[in-house]
Amino acid sequence: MKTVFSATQLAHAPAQEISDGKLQPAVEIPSRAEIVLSTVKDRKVGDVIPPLEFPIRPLHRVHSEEYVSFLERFWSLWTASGRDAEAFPFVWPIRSLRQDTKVEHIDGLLGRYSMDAGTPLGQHTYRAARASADTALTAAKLVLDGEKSVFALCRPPGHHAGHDFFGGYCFFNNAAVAAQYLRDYGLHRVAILDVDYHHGNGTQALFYDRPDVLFLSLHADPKDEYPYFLGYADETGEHAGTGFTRNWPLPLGTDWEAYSPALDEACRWLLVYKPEAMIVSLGLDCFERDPISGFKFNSEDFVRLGQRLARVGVPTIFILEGGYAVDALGTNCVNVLEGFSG
Ligand code: 6XA
Ligand code: ZN
Repeated sequence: MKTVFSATQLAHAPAQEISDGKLQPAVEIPSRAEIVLSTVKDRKVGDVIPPLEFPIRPLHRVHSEEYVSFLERFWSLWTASGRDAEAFPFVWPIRSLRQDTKVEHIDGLLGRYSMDAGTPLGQHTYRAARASADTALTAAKLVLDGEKSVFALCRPPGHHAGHDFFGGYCFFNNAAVAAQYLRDYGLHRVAILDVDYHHGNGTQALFYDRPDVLFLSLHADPKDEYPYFLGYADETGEHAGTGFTRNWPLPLGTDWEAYSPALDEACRWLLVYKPEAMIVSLGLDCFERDPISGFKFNSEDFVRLGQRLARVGVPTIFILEGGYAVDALGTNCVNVLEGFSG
C-alpha cells in the first residue's frame, strides 16, 4: 500500500492546549506523524510519496471561501493585533448574539470560525493544514487512477472541521475533501467510515442531506465525550440524505469484543450501499493507553480492525485522524494497514 506524506504538515507544532481547565502540553503534535512515518518505513508498508500541490478549488468544494481565507489570513491579523503567541478562540456568537454582523476583529473572527477553545492556531497552521488536505486529495487521485488502497498520513486531522469552522485539532476536513473529489472526478457513491474514538461531527454535517456520500461512525457516546453536541443514534440524515448517516455511540470502556458487533453492523450497511470507494477516518485513539480517550483496544485489536475492513472489499483510502499515545501510534496504525493488506 502506498503512503502519502508531506513534511510541511510538521510545521503546525502547537506547544499548549486548553484542557481540564488549564494550559497543558498539546497532544496533536508533529511527533505523531513522525512515528507513524518511521513505522510505515520500518515495516515496509510500501512506497512513501509526497502529495501533489492542489489548487484551492477542491477545498472550496467543502469549505466556505470566507473560512479558507480567514485561515490563510489568520497569522497576519493575529500579529497585527499585537499578539505573537498561539491563539485560542474565546467568544462565540451563540444563541441571542448576532449572527449577521460583519466581524473584523481577529478575536471575533476566531469565535465566528471555531467550535471550541481546545484547538491552538499558530504561524504555520494554514500551510500545514493545506499540506494535510493535499495529502488526502493525492490519495483520492491515486484511487481514481486505479490503486486499491492508499494511506494518507494526514496531520493536522480533519473530521471535526465543518463547512466554516475549525475545532478538535482540525482545520480542513481531509476525509470530506477527498470524498468530494472522488465525487467530482467520476465516482457516484462514496462511503466514509469513521473509526476515530470521537464522533466526526464535521464530516457528518457536511454530507447530512446527501445520499451520494454515506457517513458511518463508531465512537464514544457524545453524552459522555467530546464533541457532546452531535453523534447520537437518532441522527440518520435529512432530506435526500435521510438514511445515509448512521451513528454507533458506544459506552466509555468499550473493548474490541463490545466494539466488533457494531463494526459488523456498519460493514453490513457498506455492503448494502455498495460504494465505489470507501474512506476510513482512521483515528487510533480507541487504544487503551490513549491519554485523552476511554476505550480499551489493545494493539492486536487494530490488526483485527484492518482485517474486518478488508472484507468490505472496496477500494479504500485510510486517512489519519486522532490518536495520541505517541509511543504506540506507529504500531497501532501500521497494524490496521497490515491487517487490511493481509
Ligand atoms: C478536546 C478533544 C478533542 C478531540 C480530538 C480528536 N480537546 N478527535 O481526537 O478525533
Ligand atoms: Zn479522536
